[in-house]
Amino acid sequence: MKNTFVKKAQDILNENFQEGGYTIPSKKLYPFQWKWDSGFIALGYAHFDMSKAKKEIETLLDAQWSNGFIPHIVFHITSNTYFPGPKFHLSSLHPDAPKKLSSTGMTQPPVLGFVLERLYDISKDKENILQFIKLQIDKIYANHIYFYSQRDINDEGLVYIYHNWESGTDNSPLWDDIWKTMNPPKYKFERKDTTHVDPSQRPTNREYDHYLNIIEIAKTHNYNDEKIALHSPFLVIDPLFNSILIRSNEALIRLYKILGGNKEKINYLKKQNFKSIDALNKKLFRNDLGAYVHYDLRNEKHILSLSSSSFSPLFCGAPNKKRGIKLLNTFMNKFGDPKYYLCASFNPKDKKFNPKKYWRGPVWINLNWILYNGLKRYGFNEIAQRIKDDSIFLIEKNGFYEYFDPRKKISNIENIGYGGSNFSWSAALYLDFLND
Ligand code: 9WN
Repeated sequence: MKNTFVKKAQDILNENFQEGGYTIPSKKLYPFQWKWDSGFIALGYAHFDMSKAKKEIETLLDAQWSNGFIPHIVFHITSNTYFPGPKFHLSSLHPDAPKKLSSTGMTQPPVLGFVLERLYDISKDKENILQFIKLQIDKIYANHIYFYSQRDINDEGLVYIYHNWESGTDNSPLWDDIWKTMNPPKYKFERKDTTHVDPSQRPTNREYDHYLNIIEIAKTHNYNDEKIALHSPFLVIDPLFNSILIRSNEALIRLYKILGGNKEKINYLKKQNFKSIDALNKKLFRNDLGAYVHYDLRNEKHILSLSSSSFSPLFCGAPNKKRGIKLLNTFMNKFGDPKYYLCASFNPKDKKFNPKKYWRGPVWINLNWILYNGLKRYGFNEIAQRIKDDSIFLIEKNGFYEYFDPRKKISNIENIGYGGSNFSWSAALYLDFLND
């Protein structure tokens, strides 16, 4: 039986693989290359086709800007099934964007460091994979330097995101109060996502007005980071984004050590991680909530809601053992009710929890993968196993969907897979879970 699903997962990845050497997240709904998707996708390929895993990373890095920035979408081709496309984003406004490839002017969580490390661990031919790593690693290092030099405006070791699409957790209720500080015009545009997916599972048009407005502001400043930091109405320190960066720093340190030499880079990354972990613990942990939260840098306040991102610092080892236990207790208390599959993307006890809508409650397999690895790192194996079992169960029962309803009670009655179908990272991480 398992083999049927493994084959299906491999088929999905192969079918979503494009001539240009990259993999789309889902047909029609997401017809381009996405940054953090590509990282997770590479982990899936690594289990059955290492050359495609490498290709995925190479193609993404082809779109890197000369200042080290890596964009969140690379528009290798044109497509009329997605909005907003290259003509809206206009990455060419930034002087460092490559002339040959258009992209967005925003980024996504920096997964490539830990992805490279996992490719190394999975590969049976260490010499060969090290050659590949040697060719790519400095580009990822340059990306981390970009973050710390351009996105850490207080020089505190924590980097900001300027758009909800940079978080990857795009339509989370976390951003609702920020939308209230804005009053964007009602733009005229044609949504494409809602022609592929039930609109009740996607953001509203008004929410899109906010998304587009932030991009318009960034475009007025030609995507200049300093100006964005001054003018963007959305400026947030995200625990998930920063934990991923710290985890990727850690991975780069290990890989540089394996490669030999590179003392300065190793020292820089170590120093940076020390500073970042300290700042993450001091600035983002709320003792009263027993978890990490987002910090709204523009309005200078914590965003006091819990989401699956609140526990992501386990992934980078930021909490000490005592705090790790506290975090686990909060996790079990708010998200661990046995009537839900793990892990809802937003606190099921919060009135804004919506089990069907994109990032407002559903289970996402990539967040599950991050939490699973974080929990294992602390020896919280039982809960880690529950996350893994739930991920595998949800996929095998419903299909390789983009997200899943966490409510067990409706799971016997209907298909609870939502959003895009034959979704690449669900397929890729299913393979990684099975091979773990
Ligand atoms: C905008 C591709 C991406 C994911 C994001 C997810 C969704 C895009 C959209 O799809 O976002 O980037 O149009 O909704 O929220 O995490 O990378 O799979």
